[in-house]
Amino acid sequence: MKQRKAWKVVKEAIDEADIIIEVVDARDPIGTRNRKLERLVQERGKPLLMVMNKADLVPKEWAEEYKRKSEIPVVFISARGRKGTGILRREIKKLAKPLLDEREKVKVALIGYPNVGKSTIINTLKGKRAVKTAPIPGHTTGKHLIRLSRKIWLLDSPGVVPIDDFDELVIKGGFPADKIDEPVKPALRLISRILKTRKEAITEKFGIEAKSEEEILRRIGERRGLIKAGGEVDLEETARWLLREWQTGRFTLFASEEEREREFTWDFKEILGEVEKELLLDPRRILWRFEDELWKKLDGQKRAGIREIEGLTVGIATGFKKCDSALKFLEELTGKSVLASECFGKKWKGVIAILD
Ligand SMILES: Nc1nc2c(ncn2[C@@H]2O[C@H](COP(=O)(O)OP(=O)(O)OP(=O)(O)O)[C@@H](O)[C@H]2O)c(=O)[nH]1
Ligand SMILES: [Mg+2]
Repeated sequence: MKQRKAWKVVKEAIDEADIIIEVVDARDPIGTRNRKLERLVQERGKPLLMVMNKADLVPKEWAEEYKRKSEIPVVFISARGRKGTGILRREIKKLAKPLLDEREKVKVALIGYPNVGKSTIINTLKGKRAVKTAPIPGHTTGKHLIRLSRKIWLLDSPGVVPIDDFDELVIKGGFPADKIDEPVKPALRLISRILKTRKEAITEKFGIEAKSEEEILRRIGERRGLIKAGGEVDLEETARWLLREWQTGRFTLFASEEEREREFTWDFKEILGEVEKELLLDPRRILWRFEDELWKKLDGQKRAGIREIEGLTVGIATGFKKCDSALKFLEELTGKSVLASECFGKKWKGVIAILD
């Protein structure tokens, strides 16, 4: 849907409604806030409530901090996870109460960026699928009126963006990743944003540490096996894939509980440097040569290091209870399979592996 048309529909929704709810993405509340819309609402003197949605994708403290700073009342919810919707319902009732002294019914419009979850919130409040939702931005096109109770009605509206900056639009989920002709530029912008906000997220998700945005994108493509006929990484496909992961919430800045379980620190830079210099591509020889140093790294802390040497990958991991889990960990980290390995340790175990 064209943005111009969407804006027209949203303005109508604001005029028609008595109460306005601005929905923002909890992962990027500042970026998905729409000041232009807020001004429109305030000019009309209508009550405005902000809902930070997708709470399941960020830690609670993150949102609490934002909530404290906000000058507009904020409710923090996960529409998909059905969390906080009771509070939202109560807030809506509270705002509606004084208005209902004067009239029979009130209309509450949900407005905001594309893909922030406006339609999902309506469905969750209603308790059934009243309006269509989609992981693709720009899904809702018209105004839809849904009855929440006899007195309270909800108004769904299309997502609107105030900016002309296309890359920014894509990062904020305002344009579907699959439809972008030139996805590399917005993907690099996204990576740069992540590096500024929380660069550990890149290591946690992809197991790579790289300096430049381009290098990170290329290595993600390598990991995903997105290779062109000539053997080069398909940067466009990688960029689309990354943007899709971001837009659909599969990639977030904060690791999930399960991912945190797998947390580790990078180590063994020096040992791997020696291994590379001496071309020690045999786990047993590596253990023979560095046994003392490696035993010192055996404690409850998970450590890992990988190095690509002569087309193979040498991996070392310590701090595991079982050698098998350490090997599996290295396979997940590198996306490759173990060719040969050597296990060492007593209570805490470590492994040296060659992977391909
Ligand atoms: N993780 C997570 N995803 C959510 C949540 N709420 C909605 N989504 C997902 O976000 C995507 C967009 O949801 P919609 O409700 O269609 O978003 P919208 O704001 O109506 O989007 P437009 O109609 O395009 O403006 C869907 O894939 C939803 O499943 C949430 O609380 N957590
Ligand atoms: Mg919608």
